[in-house]
Amino acid sequence: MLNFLTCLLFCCTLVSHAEDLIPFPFYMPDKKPDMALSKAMERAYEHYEAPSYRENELHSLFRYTRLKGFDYKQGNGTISRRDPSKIIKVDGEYYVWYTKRDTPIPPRGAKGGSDVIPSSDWDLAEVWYATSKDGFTWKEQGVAIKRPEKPNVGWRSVSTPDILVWKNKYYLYYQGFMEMSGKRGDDCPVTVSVADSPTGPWTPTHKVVIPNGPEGAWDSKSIHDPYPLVHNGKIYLYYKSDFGKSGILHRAQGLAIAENPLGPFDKHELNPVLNSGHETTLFPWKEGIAALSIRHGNENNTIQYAPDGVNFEVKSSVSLMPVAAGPYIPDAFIDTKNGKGILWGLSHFAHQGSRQHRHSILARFDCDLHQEVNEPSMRDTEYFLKSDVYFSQGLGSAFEKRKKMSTLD
Ligand code: AAL
Repeated sequence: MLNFLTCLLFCCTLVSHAEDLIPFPFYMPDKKPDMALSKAMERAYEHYEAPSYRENELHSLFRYTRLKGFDYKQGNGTISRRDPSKIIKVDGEYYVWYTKRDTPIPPRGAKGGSDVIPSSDWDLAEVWYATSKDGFTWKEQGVAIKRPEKPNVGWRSVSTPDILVWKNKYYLYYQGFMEMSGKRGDDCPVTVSVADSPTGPWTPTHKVVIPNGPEGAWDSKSIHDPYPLVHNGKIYLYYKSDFGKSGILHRAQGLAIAENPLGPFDKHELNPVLNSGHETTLFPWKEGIAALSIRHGNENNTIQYAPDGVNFEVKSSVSLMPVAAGPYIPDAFIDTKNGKGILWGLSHFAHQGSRQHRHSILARFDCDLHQEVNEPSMRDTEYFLKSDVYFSQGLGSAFEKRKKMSTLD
């Protein structure tokens, strides 16, 4: 009898709780509702630019267009273009700089490399530039930075440039290899050349401007993907480094700050400032800096924001991100306090062609990561990819043996 009464009481409590329960509303409230929320729903309101991705200005799809104007010799692998810089506009013309490899044969790895045979796609390379009126059709203009004489910084290869415009002068920062990439890892520091015009001529400083860190430091071997912006009246130069065991490398992004384009650059005490990502892509956003974190790490495929340019937080997770993106950022160098964002740029597709003909191509990406544009079709989260895209990935050698098993434990 007692048991029956306890049970009845319990059921009545449940019913009355269900009646008291305020359900989460059918229409997503713009402001955080005054009710108990799960951690996930708290986060939706407190962490992101807007609770729904449709209003989140740091969320976008990325759409790609094949460029006109670049010749790749039918993709035979002897010509490669990759790692485009940010794009700037001067006198109505867009300018981009990039790594160009034009070698007698395609890359053959560190073992097959020589004085004329490249080990990697960016070995024995030069920095070239192209111009465009519309961002879709480009005209290659020629070499901007040649490889200097040995033993100057970059004698083996100069690659992965980015541009800074500062007090009417142009500065190209780029990787300067003094050994073949792949010998130990992908080891190099960063150097800089200066010009009065985007068409050059470029004067190399022959100086290491962003040096490798001391032995044992995360950035002791490589300083990659130099990426300057102007923030707080100073040059904020972001860069990537590879560190850890070969085969299971970590990749993260650091920041070095200077008052003068030729340095000295002080590395930030909190480096690395982004725990993920490969090629570095950032842009002024509101009072701070936004970053695209791509390809590697726990936070790959995210867009992040740091009001101080240092302490980044994830603001959206996205897909099909542009690799090695160099966006057109009209306010990159004006020390804006209200960064507007980006709408397009160039990126690259690496690993083109068959194994023996590997090379990279430049492409255009478009997105809506702009405060003053709100293109609903870019706010979606989904791509409808053909099944071939998935099947072409294959099982991978480690999993191929599954095909031979009749059952899986
Ligand atoms: C990239 C960049 C750097 C690396 C290599 C060429 O995409 O991170 O430039 O050195 O790969």
